[in-house]
Amino acid sequence: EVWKAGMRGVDKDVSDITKSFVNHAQTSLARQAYNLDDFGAYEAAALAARDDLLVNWNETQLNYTRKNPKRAYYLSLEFLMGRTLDNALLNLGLKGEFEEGVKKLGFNMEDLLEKERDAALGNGGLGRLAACYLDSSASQEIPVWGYGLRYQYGIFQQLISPEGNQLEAPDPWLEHQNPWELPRLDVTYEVRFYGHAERSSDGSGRANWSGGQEVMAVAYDVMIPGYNTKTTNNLRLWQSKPKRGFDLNSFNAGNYEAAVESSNSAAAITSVLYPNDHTSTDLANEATVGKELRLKQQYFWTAASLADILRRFKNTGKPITDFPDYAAIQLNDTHPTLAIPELMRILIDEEELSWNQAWQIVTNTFFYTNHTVLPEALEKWAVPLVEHVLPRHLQIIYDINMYFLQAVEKKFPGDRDRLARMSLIEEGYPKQVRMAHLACIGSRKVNGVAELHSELVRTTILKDFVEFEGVSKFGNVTNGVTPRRWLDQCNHELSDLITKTLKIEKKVWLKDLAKLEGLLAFTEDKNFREQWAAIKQRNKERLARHVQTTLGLTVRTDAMFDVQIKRLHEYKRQTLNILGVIHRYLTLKSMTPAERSKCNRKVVFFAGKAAPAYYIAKLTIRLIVNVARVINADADTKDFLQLYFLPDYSVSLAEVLIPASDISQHISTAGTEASGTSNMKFCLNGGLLLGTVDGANIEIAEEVGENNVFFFGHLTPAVEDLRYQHAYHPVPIEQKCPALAKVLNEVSAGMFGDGGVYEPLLNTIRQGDYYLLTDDFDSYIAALAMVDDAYLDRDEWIKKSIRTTAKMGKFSSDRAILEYAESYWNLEQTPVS
Ligand code: DL6
Repeated sequence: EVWKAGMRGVDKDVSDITKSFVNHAQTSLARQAYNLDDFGAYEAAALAARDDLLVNWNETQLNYTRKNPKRAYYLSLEFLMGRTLDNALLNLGLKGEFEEGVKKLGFNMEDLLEKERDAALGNGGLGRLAACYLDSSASQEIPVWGYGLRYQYGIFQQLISPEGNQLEAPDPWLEHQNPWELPRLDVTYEVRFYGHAERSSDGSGRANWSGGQEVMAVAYDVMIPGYNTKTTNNLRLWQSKPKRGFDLNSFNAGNYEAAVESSNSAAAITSVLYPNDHTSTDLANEATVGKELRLKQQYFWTAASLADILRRFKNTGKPITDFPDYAAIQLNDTHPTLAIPELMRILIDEEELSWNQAWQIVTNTFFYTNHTVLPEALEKWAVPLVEHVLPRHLQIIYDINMYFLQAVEKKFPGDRDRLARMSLIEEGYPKQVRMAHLACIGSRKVNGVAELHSELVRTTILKDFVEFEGVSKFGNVTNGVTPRRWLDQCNHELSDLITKTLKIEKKVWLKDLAKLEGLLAFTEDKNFREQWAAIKQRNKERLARHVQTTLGLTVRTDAMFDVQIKRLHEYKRQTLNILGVIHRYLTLKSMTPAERSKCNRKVVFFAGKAAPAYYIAKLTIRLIVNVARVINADADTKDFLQLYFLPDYSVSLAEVLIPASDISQHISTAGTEASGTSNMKFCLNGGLLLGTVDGANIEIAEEVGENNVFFFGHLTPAVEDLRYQHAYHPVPIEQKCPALAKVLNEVSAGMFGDGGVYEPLLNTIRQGDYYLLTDDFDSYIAALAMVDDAYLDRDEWIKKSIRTTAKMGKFSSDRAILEYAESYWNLEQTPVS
């Protein structure tokens, strides 16, 4: 009874919330309650919400312990969570109560929400997908835990110099206390690096790995609430710390530097997120120390996560051979692939299983998702580096390879080329471990992230493996996005209009997105269309206010908003977009005022970060910034064309940009973008799509109908031939694409400042043109013209916008996570009873 009396539930009424808020301000924050600024008030509100999350989190974990269902563990080196408070309140169902509560205390909720710093532990799509999947797992009551790293510094802050250069500054996101995490200082594991691995002479295949450096992994738990359910899952992030504080012997001998050296090297492991997207090329430029640190990050995280998963499993008292019946481990790209040899090591060296027993368990436990087929992005680790850092794992990788190649040889006798292609080890100086091959053969199933991409995985990078293991192992799960953050939170007015129109209580459509189809019945309703259009207009005004307050620039809102936001990369072709903008500018300049007055007004937005060492990507940013400087100041054209590069792209900035877009661009060279997920977010918010026939664009078009999207460009099967022609039968640009040649010449001639600066960028198009800009430019310009024409018929445009949102049901991350749960992990929904 005493226990019961002390228990708290989830705060339901406004007075509970204000009490909790004031209590946290006074005690947890030690602030004078009458003298709080907005940041203090944000912290107090966050702590009050956190108490409620904790109640549900505890119940969820207890429920799992009692029922002991099979669980999935999502291993991702990146979780791009963004802000938490708004999402927590939405999912708890306490948004209205908190709004009212803070208002009574003299604050405005919107101002408090703005005070939260993004948790930006990711580079882009892969990390944001992981965050959406956690939200959906909790919302769909599926027992999934995330495992990642608690970086001290997230993705760098992007600054733009007056010349237009990207500058990078650290992102010290933990400089204030983080209310959303629970330090679990009692949950720690030791992780070893370097040392010696001695094989036993008893023929058992075991080895003894000793010596080297031992580092502690400490757990920090982040609560992941589901929408409209008690289920609150966990994201466990590891931080490294030295096993011993410092070396007392060196300290006593007066060598203070040596005394703290090893402790610094331990702490360095989780200090910073690597800012490279599509990593290998960037890593190839990385100094050896940088590569070693990244390898240590990967092992540190997988070793700690596996130890934790195994400890939880062992608490159930089941025999180790049952492990795959209770745990599915999802490898988010190849970054966690070391978990495969690590589990083999534990099972063989510590659990003393035979090789075959261990391999059986491993290959029934892991699942691998591929997120790119770009050859330069496929992870490889130099054999000497692996041998140095993880000597026992290299032995195991060689053993896996030996047994594997024996089996291949048996199936395809004498096919030496095939053996060389499939080997886990790529010959060369140095030899390299091919992580995608290891992930593939060590997993029960492999999937790509959109239909086309999965087909490319099957027919290109893993073709030999399909022939060897059979096609049924290789599937597809098209990505999805959470409609809670990417519609309800970022576009609350639209969400309310949908709820009102569909007459659905409690917004259950947010968990059953196919219900959006009901909107189709309202496309012919003029009043509904006007409300729809008015919301888009207000979202544009919100974005314009944001630009005004952050950059001091005035954006006109009586124009079409055209947005491209993503990492800067040649394959994503921001260059095509900016060259298209210049083409439009030149065309407008050549018109008479009367001709211009008939043109569509347009504002183009770019945002995105470039990997710090990616020179061409940075040059593209510089070009965009300088084109903007010229265009926005040109009195002839500025009423018809404006251009903005918004610095420091983040989840929070995306939440303002996406709802304001009329059209967004997803224009990768066909076959290069695995899926894309921002395409889904734009369409969900009623923005139309201009894109190539690539990634998930294709499935979006299948859903919304090709007459509601704007496609252009060559198709995937043509790409190889075109590249061959570029290499062996090049045609001068002037001949092949005069419109593009004219644009390039203006840039070279200095229309946007020193033309010479841009030569390396322009030369990527003039020479080789690997991403096929010269092939796609004309059809791109034609597609832009079609967009303009369509936009001039505003009423029809709004209908297209409504139809687009209505058909986005497929792209909920709830659908995707349920596919993983059912067809891959074999998990059941496990609601808190
Ligand atoms: O699957 C999530 C996301 C896709 O939507 C993007 O199309 C794809 O480029 C991205 N892939 C990566 C690969 N990085 N590595 N390694 O980020 O995945």
